[in-house]
Amino acid sequence: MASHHFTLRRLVIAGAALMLGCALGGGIAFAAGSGATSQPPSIQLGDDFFQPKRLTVLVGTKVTWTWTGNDTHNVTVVSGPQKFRSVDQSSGTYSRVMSKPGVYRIVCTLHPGMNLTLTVRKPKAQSTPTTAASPPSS
Ligand SMILES: [Cu+2]
Repeated sequence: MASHHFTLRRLVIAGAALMLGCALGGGIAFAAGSGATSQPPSIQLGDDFFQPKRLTVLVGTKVTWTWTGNDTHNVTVVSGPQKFRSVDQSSGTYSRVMSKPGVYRIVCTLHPGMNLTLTVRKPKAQSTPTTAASPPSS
């Protein structure tokens, strides 16, 4: 009798873990493919372009830039609530916690036209940090 209960419990736990895994996997896939504001805060520096060129994140988000091209690039804020810049580098990453809301115009000073608009916004009062699609704005 005891073993019956034990088996049932294990099944419930296994089922819950499976559901959690599906939910996480689906969430990540959705966020990566959507143009919504819940994108993962990651930006690539290719050869003479930022990818994506526009990104919106919530205040307090840590954004990571990753050098994926072969040339030397940098991340430099030319206008925005806070100025910062990375060193010139051709590989590796640069991370920054975005603590002030606003619009950051970011360039690579080595390549004119290589630019990025990073918007940092405050969370909405009632919103929850899910990957659900936002309602259409009219
Ligand atoms: Cu560059």
